[in-house]
Amino acid sequence: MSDSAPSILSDQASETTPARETTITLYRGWLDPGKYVWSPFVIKLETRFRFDGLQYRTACGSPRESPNGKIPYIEYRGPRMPHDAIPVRNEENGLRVWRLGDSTQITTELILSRDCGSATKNPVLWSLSAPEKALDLSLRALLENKLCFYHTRERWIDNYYAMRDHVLWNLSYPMRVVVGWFIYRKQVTLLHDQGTGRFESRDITRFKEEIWETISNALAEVVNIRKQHARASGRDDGSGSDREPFWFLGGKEPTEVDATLYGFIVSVLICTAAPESQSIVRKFPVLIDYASRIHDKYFSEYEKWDMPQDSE
Ligand SMILES: N[C@@H](CCC(=O)N[C@@H](CS)C(=O)NCC(=O)O)C(=O)O
Repeated sequence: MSDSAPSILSDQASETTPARETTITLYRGWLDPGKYVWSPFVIKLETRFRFDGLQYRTACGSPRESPNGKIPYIEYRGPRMPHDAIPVRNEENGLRVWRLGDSTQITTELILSRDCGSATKNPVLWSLSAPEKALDLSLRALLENKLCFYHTRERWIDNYYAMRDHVLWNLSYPMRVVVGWFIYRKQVTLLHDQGTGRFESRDITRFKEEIWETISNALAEVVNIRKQHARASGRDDGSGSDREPFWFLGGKEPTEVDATLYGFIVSVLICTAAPESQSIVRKFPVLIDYASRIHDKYFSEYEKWDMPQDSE
């Protein structure tokens, strides 16, 4: 993965992009240039792109335009794709345009399969031990396929009005009321069928606390080991001046789970429809420290979350 943050093309900058150049447009659901958006999956994908030094421009888009009906999705414009998908259009200049959905699928197609033809041969993943790979995959699943539903419940059920007005920002008030009601009904059904909707609120709170505390403890251990190594090699002068990120698996480079974990932490910190999760996450300084370091290195031009209780 690339060591430094790429320069990100803004919407304005894209107008000067040479016609024959490969471009990636990331549709985030909101325009909000220079800001994170509330979707953890969008932040995950942006983070993954930046870890890799991949340039992209951002645009709003809509789930209706997305290949899988969800945000994020991308448009990739170039001479060819690593896989054999059918392009959505051909351009006169010989370039073709593909549209891809799902943050993991996009990562697999654009990054993991790029240099080696197959995601399973990716050098960083390849260098991990089998238990590390399992841990990386498991934590991603915990966040993307379990915690995600607790977040949906907190946002769409417990803090409905804040969520509705943010997500449906582009609709008139009467339309927001109608569309919001349909989304609400859909989420209630989804959460019931999935199981999250059948628990008491206090159970969901406990589940969220357990997840964040477990992750916090794991990161605290990484920090301790890092400090021990720094002391042993005489690199730690006690000034705390080292602001380099550290990674969930404790290695020198981020792995896939770091993009997901960062996406979920930041999504909680910036979302005003997630007060409970926000207070849980803020109870664990190591989570904030982990995210702050990644922000400072890879997203320095983005507006940062409020840091009233940060221990820095
Ligand atoms: N597995 C997808 C999940 C994306 C996702 O759930 N996006 C949400 C926003 S955070 C969405 O678009 N929801 C709209 C819907 O489900 O209709 C990914 O990794 O991209």
